[in-house]
Amino acid sequence: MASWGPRFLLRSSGLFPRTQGSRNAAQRLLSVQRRPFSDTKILVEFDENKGVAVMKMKSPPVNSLSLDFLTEFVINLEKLENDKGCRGVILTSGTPHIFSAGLDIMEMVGKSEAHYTEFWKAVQEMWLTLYNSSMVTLAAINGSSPAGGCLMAMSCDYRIMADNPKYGIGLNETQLGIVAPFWFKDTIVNTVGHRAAERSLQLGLLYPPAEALKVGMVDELVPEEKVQSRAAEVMSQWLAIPGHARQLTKSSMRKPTLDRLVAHRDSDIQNFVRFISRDSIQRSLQSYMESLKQRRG
Ligand code: CO8
Repeated sequence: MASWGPRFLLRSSGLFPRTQGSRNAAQRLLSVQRRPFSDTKILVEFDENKGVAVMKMKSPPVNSLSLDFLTEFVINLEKLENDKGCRGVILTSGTPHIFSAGLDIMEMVGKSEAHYTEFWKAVQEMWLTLYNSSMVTLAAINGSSPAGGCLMAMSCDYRIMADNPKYGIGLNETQLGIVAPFWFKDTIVNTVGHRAAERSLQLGLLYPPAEALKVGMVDELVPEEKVQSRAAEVMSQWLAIPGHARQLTKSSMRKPTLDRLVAHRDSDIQNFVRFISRDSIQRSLQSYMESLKQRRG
């Protein structure tokens, strides 16, 4: 079993078409994000015999997707992608009861336009890298997974969720007074279909596991203590399929969705910065953060 931190050499795998120019995702991110990591937010355990890595998000209290987190995530995923011995990744959480609370709201409140730009590029990069991965990607959802957390899970090939009615999963953006970008929408449509996605998005629904299964947002539920072992089992089933055929199939299914963001990256960033900078949106996000605190009492 090998494990590593976030620093290593990067090179493009060439397995999947890269999404932009000759520089890979991590290099592009590092060119805008050079701050040192204060600590490791994602633990990677790579079982070389099985060719499977477990990426365990460990950024308490809620694994929120901050700029540092996203940068580390992309770098780690790129490293696995570039390692020909790694054929599958299980994405899970090492933070009790939370898969991921989604985007770090504090990155979107009271910051400069330059910061919002840098942050949104990192969010895009996370999704492009994960959705475009040639590896088998499996989400072992062992906690709540709202908004960006749900996006991450939906970007994997298969989702196993802990059958705990306290957990919720969904794109709840409208409940924060914000609007899920088109590629969040594309991802949920690709997962649950148009009608369920529309209802889900308009109402900002967070589904308990049983409803998430019914609507197709997750593929199976298992008792909480079985999430990791079941993920390992499912991974070996997927890895039994001839890799090249599976990768080409995945690529052909996902390419149009990926291409849409790649073609509109800059305007998507501009839209985000314009939208998030509005006073009304800033107030909505601030009062949402307040409501989280009050709910706790
Ligand atoms: N970002 C930043 N901080 C957060 C977030 C977050 N997403 N979620 C929780 N926190 C903070 C809380 O404020 C709290 O901080 P503090 O201790 O300083 O008061 C701490 O984390 C712990 O939170 P809780 O006490 O609420 O923890 P619980 O275990 O009770 O609940 C939950 C965990 C269920 C995850 C709960 O915190 C929650 O519901 N969080 C909000 C999740 C959410 O709504 N996320 C949406 C983020 S937006 C997004 O991902 C997509 C945006 C797309 C942008 C489109 C714009 C155009």
